[in-house]
Amino acid sequence: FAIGTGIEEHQNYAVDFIEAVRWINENLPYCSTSGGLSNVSFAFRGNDLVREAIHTVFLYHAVRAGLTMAIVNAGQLGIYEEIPGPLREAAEDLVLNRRDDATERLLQIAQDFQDRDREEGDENNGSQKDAWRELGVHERLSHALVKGIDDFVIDDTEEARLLAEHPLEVIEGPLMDGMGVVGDLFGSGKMFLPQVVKSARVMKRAVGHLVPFIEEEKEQGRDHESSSKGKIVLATVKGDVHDIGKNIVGVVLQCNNYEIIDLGVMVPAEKIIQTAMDEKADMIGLSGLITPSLDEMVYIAEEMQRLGLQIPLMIGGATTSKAHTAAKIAPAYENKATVYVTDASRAVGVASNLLARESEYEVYANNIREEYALIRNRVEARREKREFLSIMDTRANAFDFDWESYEPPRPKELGVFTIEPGLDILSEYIDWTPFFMT
Ligand code: B12
Repeated sequence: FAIGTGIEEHQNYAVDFIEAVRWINENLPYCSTSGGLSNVSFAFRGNDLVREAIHTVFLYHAVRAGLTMAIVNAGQLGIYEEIPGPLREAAEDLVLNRRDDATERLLQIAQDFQDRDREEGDENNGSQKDAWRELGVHERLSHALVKGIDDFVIDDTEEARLLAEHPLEVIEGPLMDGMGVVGDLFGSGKMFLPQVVKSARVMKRAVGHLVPFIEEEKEQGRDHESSSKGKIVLATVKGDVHDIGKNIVGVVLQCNNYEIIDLGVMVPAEKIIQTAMDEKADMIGLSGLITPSLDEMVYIAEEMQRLGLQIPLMIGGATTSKAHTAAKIAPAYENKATVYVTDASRAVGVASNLLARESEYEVYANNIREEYALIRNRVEARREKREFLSIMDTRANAFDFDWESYEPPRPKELGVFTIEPGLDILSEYIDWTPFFMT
């Protein structure tokens, strides 16, 4: 399993592996052991220097503990003694879980090595180091998120807040954009997990700075009604640790007088549903950012249906979508409306529609149902076109052509020609789906 993921429970995985090998070796003398090396450094995808150092150190200790065989990419393995001292020590701190800050130190030392190599040909490097401070405030926030630098984030967030009309705009504008860049870099293997953990920390600091202003703004605008507009159970679904977005949604809803029961992250379906039933909640809000969460949400919807819940369901988080909600989640739970919400500010409007008086709710819910039925039809129509054959049928269907006896027909005319067909002819060849979707 991967170490250095930023998640505390993962920190001891390499030690556990090495100790398990040692135990097997001592207690089960006829048993051999094997392990795949690349898994352990998976969090550092894209940083070959660090991965190589981790593999080398890990293998060194595992072999000494009695490991029989390792599955190794030879191109990603160095020689223990040849790893430069500070890098080896930092890799060992991480693999052997000797320090809490081992991930950060290893990254820093690896960065220093890489920088030193680069600096040999670049004399101006030092003066460019802080050049990003000269950028506009939105670019600075994005830079701070991507690089995981939190030194100036409060000042920059404050500057952005003063420029914005509402504090939430800073979250849903520059901060979300910055996290989008982080996500893209991470998705394409150019950033790796411990760096994303740092980005997440910077994001949390920025959001933490803004929350009191969001609360204050709502406090001023509020008509000080004491009764809550409704009780909402919020949770990030089982298997998913992302909570930044869910927390923002919770704050924004709370500021709008909804009572929030936040169950945290990795919450099993049973706990979400049971809490909603025990607390007589008016609605459930689910957050999910990784693909498996989509199936988990469908499961929760099925369970809500099976157990006869009669409260609306809100779905949110990057990776969830209107199409998936319409095609998979909403059909699983028909008792009340299931609605996909793109961001925290829209959550308030949706919640108020979902918890409105019965007649208003019905109008809103019917509109959603009709819209989702259309989306479902489109998704299904697309799926019908994509029916796959079994591998046996595909092979049996292989292209078989007698090239020997084939004589290609001669074109009517040879050369390069310009043809100018009318729109009536062209329109048949245009895929209109995106036009209808917008
Ligand atoms: C930060 C981050 C992390 C942090 C999370 C820290 C934390 N405490 O949350 C850490 C480093 C821990 C992490 C871990 C992982 N991550 Co990550 N992560 C991200 C990243 C870069 C940003 C997420 C974020 O916070 N965005 C900012 C918030 C404000 O946006 P948001 O969550 O979408 O919320 C807004 C709306 O969606 C909405 N909303 C959200 N929830 C809800 C709920 C309701 C009810 C409503 C109404 C609205 C709503 O309102 C919010 C505000 O407007 C995303 C990339 C991205 N662009 O999303 C990847 C990303 C989500 N992660 C990804 C992956 C793969 C992982 C890992 C599996 C990596 C790994 N190999 O281990 C692990 C997951 C572990 C797990 N079991 O969950 C992938 C998911 C791909 C996929 N489709 O499965 C992404 C998309 C990156 C990528 N491009 O590859 N990650």
